[in-house]
Amino acid sequence: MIVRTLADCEQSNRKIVTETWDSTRMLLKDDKMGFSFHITTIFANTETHIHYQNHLESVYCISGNGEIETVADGKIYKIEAGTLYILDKHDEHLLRGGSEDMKMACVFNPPLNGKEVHDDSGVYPLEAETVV
Ligand code: 9YT
Repeated sequence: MIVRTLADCEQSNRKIVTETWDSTRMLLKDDKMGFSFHITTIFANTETHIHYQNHLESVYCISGNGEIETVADGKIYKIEAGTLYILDKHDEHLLRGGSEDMKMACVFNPPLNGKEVHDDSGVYPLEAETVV
């Protein structure tokens, strides 16, 4: 069995920080579970363009508020504590932080290696650097 705490992971190279979000990747490809698990903060009043063409992702909002817009149809969905969104069609989207930071629990299939950040098209590559 593997046991990790968020506090420990946040103090390690598992924590990735960008301009609009940070993410602590607590479980990664190396753990050989077939998915990865992350605790992500989406910063208030930001917008991030995301298009996971190589991954399926599901995201549960633990706290805070914001919204998600699907690019294909312009639909906007409110996000608040208790909301789960499931990108089952590799949906291209705009993720917006609201008046407060959003704390999210995220799972990815296939699992991330650890160092992924979005490219200009909002994509994560399949082969990124591994966290050691
Ligand atoms: C919700 C979302 O996709 N945020 C971007 C970061 C991502 N959760 C990650 O890499 O952990």
